[in-house]
Amino acid sequence: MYNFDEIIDRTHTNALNTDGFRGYIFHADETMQFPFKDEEFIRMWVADMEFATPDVIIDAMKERLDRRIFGYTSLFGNEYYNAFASWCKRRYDWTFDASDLFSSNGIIPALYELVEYICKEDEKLLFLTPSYAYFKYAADFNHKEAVCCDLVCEDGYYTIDFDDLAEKAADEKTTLMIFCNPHNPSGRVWTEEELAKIADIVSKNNMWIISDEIHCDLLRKGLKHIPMGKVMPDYTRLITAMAPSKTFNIAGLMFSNILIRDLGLRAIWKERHYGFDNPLSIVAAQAAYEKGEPWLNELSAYLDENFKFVGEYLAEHLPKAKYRISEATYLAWVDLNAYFTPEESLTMFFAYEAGVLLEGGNMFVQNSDGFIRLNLACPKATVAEGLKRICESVNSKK
Ligand code: LCS
Repeated sequence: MYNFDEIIDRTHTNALNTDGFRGYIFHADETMQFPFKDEEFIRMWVADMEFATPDVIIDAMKERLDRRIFGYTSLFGNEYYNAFASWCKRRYDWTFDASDLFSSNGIIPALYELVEYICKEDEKLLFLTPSYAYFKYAADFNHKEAVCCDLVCEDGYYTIDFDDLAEKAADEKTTLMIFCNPHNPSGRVWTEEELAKIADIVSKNNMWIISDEIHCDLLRKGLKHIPMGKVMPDYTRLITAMAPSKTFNIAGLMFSNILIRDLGLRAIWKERHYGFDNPLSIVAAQAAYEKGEPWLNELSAYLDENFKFVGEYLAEHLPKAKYRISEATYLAWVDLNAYFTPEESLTMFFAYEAGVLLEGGNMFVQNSDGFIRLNLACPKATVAEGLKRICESVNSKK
């Protein structure tokens, strides 16, 4: 039994979550003032958790600390591959070769690089919106045009407009799709049929596809993740990104798995990628995959309860909010269009009026006006207080 109810102090740890919200959410500096002290906010924004990383991971890092030397480090030998590959086999019935596996100090840095390596001068990259904004930043950073395909939302359930996607993919300048599987922020776990249709569109156009599967370990009970690698077993232009960072709350350790099949791209990666890793991060990731599953199973049950609670609370206190339990992620996606106009800044409103830090609206590129995203990876008491404040502030809105 793990204690997910524990409130853990994160102050003075250089945490983005506690200390970096002014810059990230409001593009402001420390002079930005709120009617709340920083420590009074309920923080439901950036996607890391308020839960302690499992002991098995911390112990592995302690053991590594005892080795006392922290020189340049990279993935040598097969120990890490064996741990991660058996995780994928066990949980997703998916296998891949050791030669596919590369590491990166985060998925986003890898995305930035891969766009550079894959897309030529005037080529474009495609993704589904609403979207995690860094997909667009990866395009912007590389001076590439981002082509957005809006998801369709009916009763809070998101689906892909395959006609629109096929049309956009048919543009010969659109050479790369960044695909979020499962999807942040809608929380969709794509079905086998949906994945097959994406695969069909991508392969017909001979496009590259990066399947960002960072959220794949965090599914609601009874649901199953299907890696794109299983749907496209022989497609060499598929790159898969997975990581223990979201799953085990070790995003700050900056270690992720990048699976590259194409030999040409592999050669570029080997030549240009700065290929060192933090020695503590490697042992942490390995311990997570080898020993972290019991913790993850309990975490998942706890998250399921938080999602259920939010649904019940909203139904009672904010009946015009549209909400459906996310199939994956620990992020709730709530439609508040009944209460706000598209011009209103939801992040500002909730920070000033409710003392809640959350993400929403145009933070997700497009097709997200009037929505808020709530991070539910926090103790029940925190979720309850956050929801209470959110509902009270909306209900007393003029
Ligand atoms: N890919 C997706 C789809 C994500 O949601 C995130 C983090 C990352 C990649 C980050 O990968 P990293 O570079 O850390 O390995 N998502 C966040 C979010 O939605 N809010 O804060 C972080």
